[in-house]
Amino acid sequence: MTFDRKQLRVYFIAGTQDVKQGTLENILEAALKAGITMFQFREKGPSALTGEAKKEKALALQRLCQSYNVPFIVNDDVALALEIDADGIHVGQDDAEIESFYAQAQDKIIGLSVGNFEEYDQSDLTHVDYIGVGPVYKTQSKSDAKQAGGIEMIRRMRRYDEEIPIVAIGGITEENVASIVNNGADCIATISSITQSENIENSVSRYLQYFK
Ligand code: TZP
Ligand code: MG
Repeated sequence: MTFDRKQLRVYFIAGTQDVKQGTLENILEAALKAGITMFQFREKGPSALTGEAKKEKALALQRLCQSYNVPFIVNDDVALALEIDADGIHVGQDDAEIESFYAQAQDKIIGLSVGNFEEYDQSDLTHVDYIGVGPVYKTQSKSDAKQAGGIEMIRRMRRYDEEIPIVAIGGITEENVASIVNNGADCIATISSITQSENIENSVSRYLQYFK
């Protein structure tokens, strides 16, 4: 699947650690039905699946994404992404992982997390399709999250690099999405506002309205 900037609108991210009720498969399917445009499998923390169990989970989620024609991105695990032929990877500040992935898969999506301008400046964006910028607001979903940059960070990043697709992340809700989009984000990425939504269809539909 080649990268199209339009796929960046409503980007759902989750791993099994984010599921409080139900299963990740059911949550993802509801989100896909509602119209999410990208999915990232992000398995993190002490309860994270590893090895064969992680691979099986990834394959099940990938199949769901494929049936909705939505890109399936693997967080931080280049070997797994290549093994299951995922549509791309998302990595933290790690140029070596990008190089290694790109060397083996030129036509796939590569996302890079950028927490601030210092990280932007020190990143090689040659093979990077989008940057994940955040946390914009305080988040409960990432234990080692940096200081929240607020809407200012999105606004300034948009001016700093007018071209690169910006995915805003961290504490995004239906209440703050408008200002994020108005300040130049191409996409919003969210974990808890979907995994903990009481009505996934409504939540995703409301997000999608901002990208028409
Ligand atoms: N990177 C920066 S904030 C964050 C990640 C993975 C977590 C976002 O989760 P939530 O629940 O949407 O705040
Ligand atoms: Mg990494």
